[in-house]
Amino acid sequence: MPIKIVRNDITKIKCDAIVNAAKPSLLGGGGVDGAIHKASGKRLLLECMQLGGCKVGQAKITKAYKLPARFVIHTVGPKWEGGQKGERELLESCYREALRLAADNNCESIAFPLISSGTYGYPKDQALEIAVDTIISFLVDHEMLVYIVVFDKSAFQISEKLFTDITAYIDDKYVDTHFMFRRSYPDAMEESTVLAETQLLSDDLDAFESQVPCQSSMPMAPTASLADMVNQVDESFSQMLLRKIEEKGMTDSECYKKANIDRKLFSKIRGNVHYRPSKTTAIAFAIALELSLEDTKDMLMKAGFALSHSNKFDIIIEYFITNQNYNIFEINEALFAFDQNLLGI
Ligand code: AR6
Repeated sequence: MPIKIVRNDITKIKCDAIVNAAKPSLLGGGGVDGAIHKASGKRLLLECMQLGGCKVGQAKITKAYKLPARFVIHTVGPKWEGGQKGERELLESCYREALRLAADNNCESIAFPLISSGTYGYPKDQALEIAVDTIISFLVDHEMLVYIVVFDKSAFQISEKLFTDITAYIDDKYVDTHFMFRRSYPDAMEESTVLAETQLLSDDLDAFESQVPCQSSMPMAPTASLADMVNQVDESFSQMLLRKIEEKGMTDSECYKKANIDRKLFSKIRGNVHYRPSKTTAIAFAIALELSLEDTKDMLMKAGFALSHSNKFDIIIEYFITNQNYNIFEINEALFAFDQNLLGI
């Protein structure tokens, strides 16, 4: 199941367990700890008092009381002391232990704040990377929906270089588009027109094929490739997805996990040849399959979408595909930084 990055107050998230970045006494404090205790009420503190504290890198579970979750999992992150004091291992252990407790308590969903990245001073980009890496490892053999809850945008930083590169790419493409339209498209062609034309082409080919009698004197190869073409044009999104999974030698679960899509949604798509995914779902699969830009556009077209140069989201996707960077979590981090919708679920 996938990772979902959301910007919110963790006390508002409805899921089975929320994680608290606590202190060793477990008796409340500032930051996310203070917010959780305040929203949950005094009974949370009373239960915490029975737990006898918690070591750094470990986790303990309580009920969630007034919160819209079933459990609060309290974990104590390491204080940042320059990075040479085992901070990384301890922070990884916080995520692992919290996830293990959630699994032991049959949780299907869990929400994490960026542990240690506030009062404890862990550099935010590293804290985020550790969170994502550790959660991905856990999800390889567990089914759970995992939220990473980012409170304020400054807590969520992609590298300066990536940000600058993407900004430059966006600027370039915007200029390109405006220039191209002035030069070659006096009447801007709408996406729907393009789709309608494709449909026409497919209908025409159907009609053409049914009218041409099969003659033995006709060369076979062109007919076969025409049939292939027709089949490809008529192929639905779901059929293309399954074909590509096979061609790439992937298993279904490798594909939907890499796409950050949950198993139930994948089963729906697999079971319904005419399934119409959202644009973000369609792109997530194109990324998981590491499709070229052309194939991505083709796959999107089958779902009724296109990539255009008139919005940032599309240009950012194009940036990653042309740079052959198919890491969906990095793409989502960039989309998040540019205030765009995220891929996958
Ligand atoms: N929802 C989601 N994230 C939040 C919220 C919220 N309501 N409030 C803060 N954050 P911190 P730490 C983010 O300081 O660094 C406490 O006093 C915040 O922006 O809460 O692990 C404890 O008692 C930051 O990115 O936890 C400990 O003594 C992240 O949560 C100590 O602080 C973690 O910030 C723990 O420090």
